[in-house]
Amino acid sequence: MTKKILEKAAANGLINRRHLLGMGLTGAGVVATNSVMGADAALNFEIPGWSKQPGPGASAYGGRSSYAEQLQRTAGRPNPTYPGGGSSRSPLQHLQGIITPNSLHFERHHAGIPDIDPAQHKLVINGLVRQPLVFSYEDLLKYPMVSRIYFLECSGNSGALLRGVQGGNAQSLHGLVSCAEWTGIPLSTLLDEAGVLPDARWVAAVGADAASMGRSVPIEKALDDTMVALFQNGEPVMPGQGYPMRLFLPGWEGNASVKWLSQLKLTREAVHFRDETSKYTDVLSNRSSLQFTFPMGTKSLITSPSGQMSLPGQGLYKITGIAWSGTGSIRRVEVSADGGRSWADALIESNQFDKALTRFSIPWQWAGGDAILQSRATDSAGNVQPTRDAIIADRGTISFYHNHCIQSWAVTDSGEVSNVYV
Ligand SMILES: Nc1nc2c(c(=O)[nH]1)N[C@H]1C(S)=C(S)[C@@H](COP(=O)(O)O)O[C@H]1N2
Ligand SMILES: [Mo]
Repeated sequence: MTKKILEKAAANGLINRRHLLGMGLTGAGVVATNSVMGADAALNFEIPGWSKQPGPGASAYGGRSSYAEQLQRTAGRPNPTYPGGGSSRSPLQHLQGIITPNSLHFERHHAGIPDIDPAQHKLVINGLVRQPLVFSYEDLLKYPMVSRIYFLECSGNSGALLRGVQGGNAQSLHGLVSCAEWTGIPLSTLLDEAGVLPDARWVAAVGADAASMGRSVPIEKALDDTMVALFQNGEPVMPGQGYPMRLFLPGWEGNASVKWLSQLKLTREAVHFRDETSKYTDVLSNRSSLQFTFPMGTKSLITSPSGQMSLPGQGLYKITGIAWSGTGSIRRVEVSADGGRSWADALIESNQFDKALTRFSIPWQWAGGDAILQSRATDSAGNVQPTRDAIIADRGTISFYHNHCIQSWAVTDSGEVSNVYV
């Protein structure tokens, strides 16, 4: 085939994104450039076993291909002093698009997953309201609902980078973020029904798990886009995500989206629950603390090539990743292959929803030699993803919450990819 002249977009092999199309047999993605065979050769194969006899029939609940089983969350490590506590992380490096399948949504539990019978579960709204209300699951199903695609991110996500952890991959370093279509009742609908009294400034949300996890939510957010979510990607919210219902606060730190929601109490002051005092506050270098730092930062991450992958050889690769912001939609993602000296605009491959993951890509011609791959997101409010140095200069390294710094993946001459600090 004729060699196409690739138009450089930035130094060290970043290619103008239009050239990913029309590359023909050179292939794309993390594959060796000669792995795509000619069409004639492909048609000339022996009939494989799976084409010769019928397979298993239809099933009651779908499973995935046995060849896709490397898509696993990192299983939570049991800890006898913290029963049910811990987290599992989404395998970001194996996922595409922007939706996280329900069975791979990250989890963070403070006392495990309660086994809730929806017929016996109640949601109470009380405190500074005209009329306290109790809802059953059946009651709630009758309300009009909204469906929105939103990311959810634990504020502890990526925190290990501030501590300078060595090694790791996209999942272990950043896997406490996922994205789903959440369907539920706008909280404003339920609060209107209870009648919010003028003195109410906060909504104290409590879960029905053994941790009785609680968080105080400012009334403005409660009346804005907050919802009581009952469905996740079309099916009932998974037990790990809060079945039969959870609070969902778009764009805000995951902790405040109280799972297994059982009580909403309208109050004048914040309650100062354990999870907004001893935890989920940001201790600064001078030992003062920021409390109620709710929105998640403008952030992006290259998911392929990424840490612990190895490139099979020189050639054309597709760099891809995800970007998100707690304060709006993603407007731009830039990629660098030389550690931030030069940048090129990536192609946005997905919808650019507010407070949702957004998928980007850019072609990269790796000529061998060392490279440092980075991405940098800009959101609709004009926020630009900062460097790690900038975050540390701003807040120090005592607190590891809310780290949204640029991730650097180094590629060595032999093609090994690893987490580095530049
Ligand atoms: N009731 C209750 N709500 C909770 C938690 C919990 O342990 N109990 N964990 C919180 C934390 S720290 C996060 S990051 C998110 C995680 O939601 P997920 O497990 O659905 O990903 O739920 C939050 N809501
Ligand atoms: Mo969290």
